Amino acid sequence: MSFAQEILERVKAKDPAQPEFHQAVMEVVNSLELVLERHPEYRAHKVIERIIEPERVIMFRVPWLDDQGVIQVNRGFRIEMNSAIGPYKGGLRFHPSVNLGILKFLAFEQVFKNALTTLPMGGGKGGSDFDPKGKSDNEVMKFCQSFMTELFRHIGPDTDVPAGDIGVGAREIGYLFGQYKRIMNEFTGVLTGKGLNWGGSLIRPEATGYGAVYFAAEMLKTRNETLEGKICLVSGSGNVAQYTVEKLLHLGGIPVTLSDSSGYIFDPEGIGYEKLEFVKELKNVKRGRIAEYAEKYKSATYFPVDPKLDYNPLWDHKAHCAFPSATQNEINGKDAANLIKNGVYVVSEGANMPTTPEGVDIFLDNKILYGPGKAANAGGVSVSGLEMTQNSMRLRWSREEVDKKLQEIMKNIHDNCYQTAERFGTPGNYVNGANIAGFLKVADAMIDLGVV
Ligand code: NDP
Ligand code: 2IT
Repeated sequence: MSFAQEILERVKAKDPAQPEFHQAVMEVVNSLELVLERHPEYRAHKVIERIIEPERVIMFRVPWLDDQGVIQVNRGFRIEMNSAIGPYKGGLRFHPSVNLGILKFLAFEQVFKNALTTLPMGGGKGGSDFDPKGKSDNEVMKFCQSFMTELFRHIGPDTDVPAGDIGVGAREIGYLFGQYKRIMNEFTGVLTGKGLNWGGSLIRPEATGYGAVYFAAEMLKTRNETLEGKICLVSGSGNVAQYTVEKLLHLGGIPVTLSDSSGYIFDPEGIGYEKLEFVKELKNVKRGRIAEYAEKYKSATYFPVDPKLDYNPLWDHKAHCAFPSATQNEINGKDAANLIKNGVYVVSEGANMPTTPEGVDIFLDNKILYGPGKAANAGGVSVSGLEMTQNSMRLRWSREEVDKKLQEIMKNIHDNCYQTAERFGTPGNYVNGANIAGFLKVADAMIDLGVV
């Protein structure tokens, strides 16, 4: 049995009910076989065995009163995965599917992603099975206050700095920050993604989507191409998807799809600026469904989710690029084959682990430009890191300054992944590049810090 298989068997035996965590570990450990042959010190120091074990897992009850005065109970989590290179850093996800295994996969990915950003941030993730959908602002506030009433004792600006993820945007960060500040009597940068009037950074809302597009542009540059005129499939319609569409428009791309958990729209005329403004209002203010896009714009067709299908028809349109920006495992083997069949040769992952292992193999076998999430979507956490810096300095950088830094960071991540893949004998394989480059930084720090 190979070392990678051995590790995976051990993880499965210990936590059998965490398939997403197994998947994330398997992908990283497979890439690391290349490193361990050349660097026996990592095995001697048991770096892999330590890196797959969270430093700390916090799990707690979140009781709150709904608008009818009925008591509701949710489960809250914070996974403090690795702090070898900086304070724990990573988002909070509020979604009914949230469980320990999903948050462990996200926290694990975050460790490598944050290492790639060039900024000093460790990895963490948290959240709850609370579903903000259909809840009033008052209920969301009550929930957030109760959540923070436990979480506050575990976090801090130099300890653990949460941010947003699925179901956690500006509104939720506001309620969480308000409660933290009230309990601690301290105004510090304990959360990122804050509002611009109370410590937030310009470009943080845009950063993940913009970054995923910058990453795609960098990959295309290796073939002397640009995004100009490229037809792009985008999934999701939340924070990441919206700003992916916006940056594609800036760079001359033609986004033609968006989705939510009910279905997707296909607009062959392209989702232009005005249509994007409609989507932002629909999703961020009215909190409506993407189906309404096709009612408003007759050029578009709406396709509701068909549970009988074993593939997602969103990925079955002629295009050049794909930007999965909704959730994990939204591209399976069949979807990946459809993308290739339809001419897609650039995939830049805005979402975390949106492609199944079968899908990843198809992308790699076809030698397309495939940017895995931990590299391609690192723009969000990078600007979170820049928000932390601005908070510590008690000043604020301009839009242009932050955007310039974001572009530099994405280029740096791209070049590091590209060169690392080459150095380890798999040129063009950004999966190996990202996993190995992220690992080396954290692993070397862990060895320096001793057995802790
Ligand atoms: P939002 O909550 O803003 O939007 C999520 C979008 O994805 C919604 O359109 C939602 O539809 C859809 N979606 C969520 N879960 C599912 C599901 N199980 N099935 C189908 N559709 C789903 O989240 P973000 O845009 O912030 O996050 C999107 C992805 O990007 C996630 O994978 C997240 O981890 C990742 N990411 C986010 C970063 C950030 O800075 N926000 C940074 C890096 C990665 P519906 O409304 O119907 O649920
Ligand atoms: O997955 C991610 O990188 C995020 N949700 C953003 C984390 C952050 O701390 O900004």
